[in-house]
Amino acid sequence: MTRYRFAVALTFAAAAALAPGLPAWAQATASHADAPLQDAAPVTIGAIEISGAFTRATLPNAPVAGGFMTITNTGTEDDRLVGVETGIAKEGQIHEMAMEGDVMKMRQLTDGLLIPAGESVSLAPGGYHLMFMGLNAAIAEGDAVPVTLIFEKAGTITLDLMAGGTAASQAMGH
Ligand SMILES: [Cu+2]
Repeated sequence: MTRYRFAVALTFAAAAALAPGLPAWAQATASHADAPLQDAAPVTIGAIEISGAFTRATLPNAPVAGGFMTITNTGTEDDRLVGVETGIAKEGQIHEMAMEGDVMKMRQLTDGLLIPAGESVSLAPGGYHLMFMGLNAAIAEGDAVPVTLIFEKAGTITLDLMAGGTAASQAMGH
């Protein structure tokens, strides 16, 4: 039984790192891990502005990590985030969290994520997020993780996601 319980504990820890919408009992060390880190400067491509981009430190051998940010479309035409590429993982995906019955589940947005004209879309723990599948290495707090985002109209932009603690809920400024 000991081995089984250990595996369960690890699973919860990994889930908490990815889905802060989980209840408090699943996010044991939340407030601790929220150490301030440098806020990534906003970046712009065409009408798209990206701010507050961050990721989270992972446990050793974690299979996946998440990416979070606010994407603003300052233009008059809708755009769409259609792809994400990163060297830290085998594959980048765009995900949403949604209730299935009474269970919160992740789902890949295979058609991308609409960024409506004149609006901001928040990629945040518990909601839309980038998902890095098949990590090549663990992410440490303070790392800058380069990620390339592909927008249907605005084009392609590479930016750094600043790594917060394993339970970071936002990019911390100043
Ligand atoms: Cu996901």
